[in-house]
Amino acid sequence: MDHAVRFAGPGSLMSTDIGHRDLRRAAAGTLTGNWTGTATLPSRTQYPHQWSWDSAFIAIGLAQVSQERAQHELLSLLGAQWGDGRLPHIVYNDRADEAYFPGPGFWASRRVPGAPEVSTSGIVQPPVHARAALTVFTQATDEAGALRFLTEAYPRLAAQHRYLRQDRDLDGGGLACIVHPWESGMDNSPAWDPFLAGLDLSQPFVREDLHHVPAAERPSDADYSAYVALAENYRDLGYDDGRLFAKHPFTVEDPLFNAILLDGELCLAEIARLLGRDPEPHRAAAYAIHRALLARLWDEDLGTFVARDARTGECATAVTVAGFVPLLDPWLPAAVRRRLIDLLVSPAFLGGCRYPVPTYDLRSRDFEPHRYWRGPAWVNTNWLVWIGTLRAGRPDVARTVRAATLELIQRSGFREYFDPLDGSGRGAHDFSWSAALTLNMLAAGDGPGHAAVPLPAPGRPVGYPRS
Ligand code: 2M8
Repeated sequence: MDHAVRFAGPGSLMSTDIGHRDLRRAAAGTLTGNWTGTATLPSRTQYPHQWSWDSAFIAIGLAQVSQERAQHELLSLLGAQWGDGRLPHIVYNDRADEAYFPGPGFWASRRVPGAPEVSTSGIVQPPVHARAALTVFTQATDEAGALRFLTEAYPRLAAQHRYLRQDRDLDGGGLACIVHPWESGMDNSPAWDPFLAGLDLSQPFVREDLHHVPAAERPSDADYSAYVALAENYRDLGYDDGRLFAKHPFTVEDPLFNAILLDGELCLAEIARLLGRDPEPHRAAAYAIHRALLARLWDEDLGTFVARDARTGECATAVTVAGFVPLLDPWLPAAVRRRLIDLLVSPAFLGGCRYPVPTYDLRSRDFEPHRYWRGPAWVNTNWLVWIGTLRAGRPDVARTVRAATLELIQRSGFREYFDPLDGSGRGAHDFSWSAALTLNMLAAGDGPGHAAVPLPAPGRPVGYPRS
């Protein structure tokens, strides 16, 4: 490993035990403040319901605070799973009906056969949940209780993954498609721009998201119109994935989503092993995703992974933080890993700003340091890059990403996102996953191999030639 890693920042880092203790206490307090009794809201003001991948990140942090709440967080979300295995991206809290658009009436989930009693959205989010369940387990002191938790969670997680690998592999190419930008978790990413261009966007609606956050930090009205139009279309198709390819204009293979699915299969393999079940089908599934990711989403010219329209084969050219998440793939060829790390430490990302990791290439003409997913640094994407660099055997880069993340939090608090140039906080305050993943990073420390960051052995998948 002979990369000269040069960074513009961070400089002096908060590293004293006292600093960490205070940060831990503040993070735990933020999660408690957002706890409803059954789950944790991402933010009491901006996001007053339960969100899917938020809950996974939150459970990972709660594992440092309360095993009981960590398990409850995941099980309450898994309790809202649909009959086909999909895990909805929002589980609505009846008491906050009007405070968020689109609300439960928009999705009308309860009219759909197989949907749960509780109101939910009809779309999904990146499947970080198997990793979350495994992390909750590895942090437990009551092993028997944690095994009971895994026994309850495993069939639901397996069904969630089966839904994504089968029903969402719309063209049989081996990758799950997202059918809405909200499914990516990076809703407003520039990667979606080419795929949203030209949609018919005529629906009237009232935005609720601008009450607590300035418009300049949120998606534009045009982007919101596209979100509403796509969600309505999917709903009107009865959330029937079999009809999507012919009748839905957004069917996209995303590197972040699929790399998390791959990592989740390896976590499921480990969970299966712990429960005395067969891990092999999960390893084989992970390996199949590995092959498809390389074959379909690796862009040799750009030196990163990019999103692809499954219908047309058109690839996005936007270089975003999502491209680094496949560092989670333990089978990545060394040359690909090297190119990704080179790009990550270059002036486009770590090397070009004081408060990394920006979500979008700093050198892009349309880079926006304040606008939601079009430039700011986020704690969850930093955390994914951190684990990816650990997985890739680059603890030096991982150390920088972790230090930069903790510095951002110490400087600006548990904000939703941060300007990577000046470190100022943006979006919601007291944001749950910022607090939760801080707790995880503090617990794991600098060295790789900590139980708070399980990196399940890939094993050797049966029946596949080496790629
Ligand atoms: C943001 O997304 C919601 C829609 O799902 C919104 O903007 O209203 C995204 O950052 C998403 O990744 C996150 O899960 C959600 C709640 O924190 O907020």
